[in-house]
Order: sequence, then C-alpha cells, then structure tokens
Amino acid sequence: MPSVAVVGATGAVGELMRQVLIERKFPFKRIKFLASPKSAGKTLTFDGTTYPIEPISAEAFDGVDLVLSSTPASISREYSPIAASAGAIVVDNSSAWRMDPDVPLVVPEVNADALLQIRKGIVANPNCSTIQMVVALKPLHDFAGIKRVIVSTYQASSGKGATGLNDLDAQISAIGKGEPVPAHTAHVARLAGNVLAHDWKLGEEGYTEEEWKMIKETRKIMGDETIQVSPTCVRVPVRIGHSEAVNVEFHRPITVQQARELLAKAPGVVLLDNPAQGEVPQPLHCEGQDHTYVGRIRPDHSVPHGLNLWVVADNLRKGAATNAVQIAQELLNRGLLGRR
Ligand code: 11C
Repeated sequence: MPSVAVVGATGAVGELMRQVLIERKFPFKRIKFLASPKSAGKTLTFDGTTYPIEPISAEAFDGVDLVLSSTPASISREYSPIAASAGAIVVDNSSAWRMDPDVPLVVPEVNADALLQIRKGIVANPNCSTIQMVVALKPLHDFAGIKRVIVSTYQASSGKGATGLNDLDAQISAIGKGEPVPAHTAHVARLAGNVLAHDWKLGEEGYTEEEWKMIKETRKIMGDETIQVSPTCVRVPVRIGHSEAVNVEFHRPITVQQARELLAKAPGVVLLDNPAQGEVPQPLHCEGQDHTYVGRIRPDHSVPHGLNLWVVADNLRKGAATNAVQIAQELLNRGLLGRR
C-alpha cells in the first residue's frame, strides 16, 4: 500500500480530494497533509482521525509514494520535481505541467494508457472545463472522428476556489437584503446578476488562458492534434457545476440515436436526454456527483455531419478532485506506485 501526501489539503479542491479518497476507500500505508503557511500548524480530521497540517517542504516528501497536489502553479513548479526525485508520483492539479511533452495529461475514461509514459514522475490533471468535454467527446470521436468543436461554457464561480464562492454568496446575500453589493475580489467584476466573458487572464489573439487550455488540452488528451477547438469561456452566477454547449462537426456520419447509444454506455457519462420530461442536465443536480451529464443531443444540419450537446459536471469533483483520485487509482491498479 502506498504512502500518500495530499498537498494543498485545505483548499476547495484539497478538501474534496480528502473526501473522495475516503469515499473510494483509497488504500494507504501512511497519509499526511501539507498546506501553505497559513494552515500549517493547525489540524484536520480525515476519516475520523486527527492529523497535523504540515508546511510544504522538501523533507516532507521523504518516503512518500503518491502525492495528490492542488496548489498554485508556482508552488507546483517548485515542489513537484522535488517530490518526484524523492521517489513519488505526483498527480498535479495545477496548470504547471499540463503541456510538458514528458508529462501525461490524463482523464482516465479517455487516455488512461498515457500513464505508461510517465517520465518526470508527474502526471497532470487537466482543467475542469476540458475534462468534462473530453469525457463526452471521446466515444463520439472513436466512432465518427471529430473535425471541429465549437464550445461555449457557462462556468461556476467555484472555478476560482473558495474566494470565488465567497464573492458570489456575499453579492447574492446583499442583493436579497437590499444592501449595497460588496466589491468583487476573486472575479473580474460583479458576478451576481451578471455574466462575465472575461473572467480569465487574456492570452494570445484575444483568447483567454481558459480558452487556450480548452484548445491545447483537448488535443493532447484525445491524442489528435488535428481536432479544431473554438471556445468561448464564460463565468455565470452558479456556485458549483460547469455547463457547456458543445457543437461538434465529425468526419464521418453519426446520428443522434447512435450518439445516444454510445454515450449511454460510455464510462463516466450519464445520458440525461429527455427534455420533454424536463430531464436535462443542470448544475444543481450535478453538484456532488462524479459523472459527466450529457443531454439536449440534436443534429446540426449546418454541416454534413454535426451534433449539438449540452454537457454538465461538478467542476470541483470530476473537474478536479475526483479525476485526480481516479488517476491515483489507475496508478495503483497498474502497479505504478512505489517503484521509482
Ligand atoms: C475556472 N477552469 O473555472 C478554471 C479553474 O487550470 O485548473 C481551474 C483552473 C485550472 O476558472
């Protein structure tokens, strides 16, 4: 059984990583919890036992086989290589290593075999909006070959972590009481009663960093550099659960019925596509769930082979903590831990 360290254990994703480890009864010989100086020195309870929260340091990784990390990218750049050279495999939730050619970028339902190519002792957990999209797209790509994806996202406030949620909750509460709306701190502007198409740092050609992640990460995870992705990422006043309107153009024919049959049996997917009965994926229903929900499957007659999908998942679970623990389970099942 591996010795495990959870790094960034007290953040929104770190807290859920702990929860998912317990839910999935992840086996371990020892477990420790590391966090920033703000939390270090305090304690936390894990599965009924109290543990100290240790500061992140090079020595803390001695004897550790598996690191589940959710820290800012700068911290991961510093400490993930140290943990890896001490013998651990690091499953890293930050954006630091995702596009490194020597680091697998893994969504287990899509490309678990990429774990056979670990060269730096680091496995990257993708961005939340990418994860749920590729879970839905993979079975369709295998069947009909994806040429182009046009995706518009409706992303929850919790994509910015606990501070994003604090912003939204405080704003909604003030509006409800007729009080002055407090200033935003995590989001780029007020989110309550608003929609933000610029809630991420701007990157090249006017696309935000979030949009570039969707383009580049999708190609890497799907293992197909020819897939064209055209994203518009938008923040909406939802607490948890990213939604995506996904328009897909395929190389080969695929009917709505074929897509439904493929998605109904696809790993990690729940097909919820009965709009006449009100059965349409909604963030409120996906909160706390580990699956990716797909519905509103319609033909797109504007191209020879096209479909429209509506894809919703819990961004903190499947989009972060659950996917990281699933990677850890794959590493364990494949005998890849404790060998370095
Ligand atoms: C958001 N997708 O909703 C972001 C959060 O690269 O892991 C996750 C950022 C990342 O704002």
